[in-house]
Amino acid sequence: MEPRADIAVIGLAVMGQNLILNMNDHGFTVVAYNRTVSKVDEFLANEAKGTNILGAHSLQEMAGLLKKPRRVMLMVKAGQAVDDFIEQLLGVLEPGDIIIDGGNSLFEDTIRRTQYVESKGLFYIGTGVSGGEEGARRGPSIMPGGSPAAWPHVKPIFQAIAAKVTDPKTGAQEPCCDWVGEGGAGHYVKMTHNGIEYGDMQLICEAYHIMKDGLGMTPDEMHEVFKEWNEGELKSYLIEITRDILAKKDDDGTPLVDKILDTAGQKGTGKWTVISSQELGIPITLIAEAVYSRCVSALKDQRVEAAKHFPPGDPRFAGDRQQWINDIRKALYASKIISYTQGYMLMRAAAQHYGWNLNYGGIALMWRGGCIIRSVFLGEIKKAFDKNPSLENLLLDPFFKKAIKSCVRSWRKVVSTAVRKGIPVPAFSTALAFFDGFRSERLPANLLQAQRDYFGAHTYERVDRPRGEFFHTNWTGTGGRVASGSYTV
Ligand code: 2AM
Repeated sequence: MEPRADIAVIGLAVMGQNLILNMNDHGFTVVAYNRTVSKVDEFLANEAKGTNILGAHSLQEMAGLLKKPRRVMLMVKAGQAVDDFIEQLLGVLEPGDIIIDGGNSLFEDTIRRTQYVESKGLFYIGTGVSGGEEGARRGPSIMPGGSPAAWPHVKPIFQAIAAKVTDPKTGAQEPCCDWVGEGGAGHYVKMTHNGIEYGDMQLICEAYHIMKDGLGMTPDEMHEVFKEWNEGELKSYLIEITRDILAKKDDDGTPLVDKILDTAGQKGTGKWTVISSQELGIPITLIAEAVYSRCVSALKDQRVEAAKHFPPGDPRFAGDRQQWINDIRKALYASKIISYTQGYMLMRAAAQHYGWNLNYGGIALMWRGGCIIRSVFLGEIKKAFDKNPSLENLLLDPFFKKAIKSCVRSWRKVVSTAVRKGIPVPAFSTALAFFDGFRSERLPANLLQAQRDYFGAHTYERVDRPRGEFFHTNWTGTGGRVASGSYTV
């Protein structure tokens, strides 16, 4: 067997097959392998017919076909399957070879696997691949992290197959793929992408809900609104598909969207984002509300019962419809700025905690095309980080600062009216609450610290003394004078 293949891909579900076909289109020779080996032959006889794609019927055969250092990419179910394959691959590969996991793995698993594979003298890459089946075939967003030494060997393949966006300044085609960072950084950024995706979808759903119930609009009318929105600052894949979904008719000619049961599913990456935010102490309130909103939607039977006990009032918004549509667009835009601000705060905290040197502008570029949250908005984030690579907080960038200021009146109007009319807007309103909290020089946490010191002697700092000096008060005159030793932030 002559080693002539550039890369192997293990896992012939649709994502794996499409990535292989994409690599083949770009002139790379790929070996395909799958646990159920019959799928290799099926693939070669059908989708891969007439291409340069090779098949292997064992991992040994696969390894023999690969040029060195060998590059083997796993596109298998996240979890045990990845660990099992790593174990088997360690038996057929050699030091210097590279194992890549392109599945939706939890970043903590990727941290562990990177260390493990490196301890055997091989290299490891855990990479986010976003864009669904179509993205995998035509150009996904790819977010690789892991062993830095492996990146130069993988870069030409990944950047060739990734989505491309045009740099507005130079006109050059930039790949939506760059090195993210060490260990689990790639999968962390992909997880955050998915969390932000949850947020974006929820925001669009809240805008739809207000237009539907508050303004009494039909799907066709809302289709027109989303069409218009997709020509402005909200232009994005998710607005575009929403536009098309609203125009879609069922077989009987009525809007299909009205026939779809209102209970949302989830696979877990939004939840992981929220769990990580809790561990790092970062308020990604909007993504959290988006995850919980799916949970509320799933309680369909209970909601149907509760609706009988608490029937809705008249949800109609008074006033000019076109004006409201403008206000809703601004509420959506401002909330979206908050969501991305929170997402970037989370990545910044994770980078510090896990020791990753994240390139924030590069991440915006990777998300700019190919993936589900792709949008012109991410181009603005990229610009903000290009202008100021050490930008601490997106809200403080002049462009976003001005944008929020121009939206804030409409945002308050939409949230307060929705609240009065009983239309739930958890993401719009939590975004506004975060904004108001974040821009408050003084919050009521002074009282909270007093309460903690009262019942638990947790101590407090004073406004008239330097930070880091802790005080305890004997609030009742009967407690001890000793502060709690277990004080933690
Ligand atoms: P299969 O075709 O043999 O089921 C998506 O499910 C991909 O992950 C498929 O290629 C599938 O292989 C593979 N896969 C799922 N669970 C696996 C496991 N425990 N071990 C190996 N491959 C697995």
